[in-house]
Amino acid sequence: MGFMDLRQWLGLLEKNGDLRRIGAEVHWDRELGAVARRVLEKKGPALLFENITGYPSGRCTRLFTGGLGDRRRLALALGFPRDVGNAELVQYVMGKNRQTIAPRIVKTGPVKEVVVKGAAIDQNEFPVPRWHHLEGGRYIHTFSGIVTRDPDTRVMNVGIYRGMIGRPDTAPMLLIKGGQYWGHHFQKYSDRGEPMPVACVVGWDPIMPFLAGSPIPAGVCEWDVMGAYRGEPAELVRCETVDLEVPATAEIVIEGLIRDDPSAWELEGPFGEYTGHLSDVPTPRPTMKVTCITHRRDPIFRGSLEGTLPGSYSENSVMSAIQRAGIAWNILTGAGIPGIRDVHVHPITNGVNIVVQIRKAYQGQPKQIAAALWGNSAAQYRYKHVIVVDDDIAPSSYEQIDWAIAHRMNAGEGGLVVFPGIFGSPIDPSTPMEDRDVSRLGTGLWNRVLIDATRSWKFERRPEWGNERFPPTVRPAAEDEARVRARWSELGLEDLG
Ligand SMILES: Cc1cc2nc3c(=O)[nH]c(=O)nc-3n(C[C@H](O)[C@H](O)[C@H](O)COP(=O)(O)O)c2cc1C
Ligand SMILES: [Mn+2]
Repeated sequence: MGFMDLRQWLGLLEKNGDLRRIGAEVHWDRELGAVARRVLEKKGPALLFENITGYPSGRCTRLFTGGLGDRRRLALALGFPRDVGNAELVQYVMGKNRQTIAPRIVKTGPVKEVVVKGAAIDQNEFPVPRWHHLEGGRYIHTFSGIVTRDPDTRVMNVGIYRGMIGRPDTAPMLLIKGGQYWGHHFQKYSDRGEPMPVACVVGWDPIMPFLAGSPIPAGVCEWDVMGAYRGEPAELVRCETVDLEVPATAEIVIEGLIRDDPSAWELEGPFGEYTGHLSDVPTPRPTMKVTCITHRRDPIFRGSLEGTLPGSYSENSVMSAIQRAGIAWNILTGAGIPGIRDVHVHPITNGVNIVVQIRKAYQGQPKQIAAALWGNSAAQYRYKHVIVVDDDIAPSSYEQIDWAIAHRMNAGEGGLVVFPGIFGSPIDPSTPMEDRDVSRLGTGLWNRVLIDATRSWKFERRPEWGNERFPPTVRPAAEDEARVRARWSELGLEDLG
């Protein structure tokens, strides 16, 4: 199931009572973000701000946020009933992530209704929020699909990467050379001594952030995977000033170039990050020079309040709970590891913590699982803590996981493994700043941890324990439970249910 564009998605949300229009005046500076935070805390609807201070008229007057800020709305976007189970969504995503339908290039589309070039370019004409009071600027790219092209293979990549308004026509961005896939592209353009063409797509089918915000394997174009989800090709148009293609029905597209020239870099950050903490300190970053903006008439700006806090899950965390579990499961299956029963990510961790439930086939299997995840580039910002449990432990239950850790993990027997100094997130607040210095280290350093909370196979099987390696639990025998159930009312306990 796919949506033509953002407006069709808004229409469906509104029909379902999942969209609230805010007609009262709200300021883009701090206030809009604070409203969005409170609505997330209340597990409230998506929001369309229609009266933003300083933007009563002009190029763009409206801002949409929160569309995927609730799992029921994510289910809706993927064509499922609102109350679909976690496992069902994860399984669907695992399948679709491996399929492709190539896009179709069309001559033109609504995104070309207005074309802005040269001195007329001013990103401040869009009602871009300063989402959080401590942020270093107005974050124009929080939910945009950032498009780049591999100069060798010509395959495009679409990712979400944060970017701030610098000057009216510049945007410093969190671009790390050799890091995420656009970072790979940037390395190649840098080696050629050429600037990297970039197109930032603001507002389209909700499938765009769902796929751009998660790692699809190298060399696979996200437009193709989005086609598979939509069940039909994405219709793309050529950009005006860069060699890239973008959706014909997008709201806004910002085109430009990024040079590997530190003298042109501008300060970026800090940003309220997905960790729920401020990212870092203002840092000179690769900076996009805008060459053209195209947009629909009366475009709707799209942004997202980033940052997960207990009780308030960002759009990223809602998406990550499904995508990061599905991607991990595909990695484990691809690595040929047997017996994976479930993979679970709680939104609060965004997939920094992940729980894998197995029907254990051999003692070294949990370590193999951790190694497979940590060896995959999808682990750049995720899978710091891997917890493996047996198949009698529900991976969605904190209580059951805690019980397994309490009584099945033995840290001195290899149940707790720290893999120090491996690649990881440069924006993890628990990592010392010197280990987050991307200019020196390329990317952040992480100390990853495996918690193996499965029952050890080193123990001998014992006849006293029903020929198992681990003692039985204290649950009564099935026949005792049946007898008690039969006598329940005779015992005067019926009212307990
Ligand atoms: C709201 C949001 C903001 C994000 N911001 C960044 C960012 O600033 N830098 C970054 O490297 N990844 C960021 N990510 C994560 C990437 O989008 C994600 O890792 C994705 O896999 C990148 O695409 P790629 O795998 O094609 O490189 C963000 C994700 C979301 C959903
Ligand atoms: Mn990618």
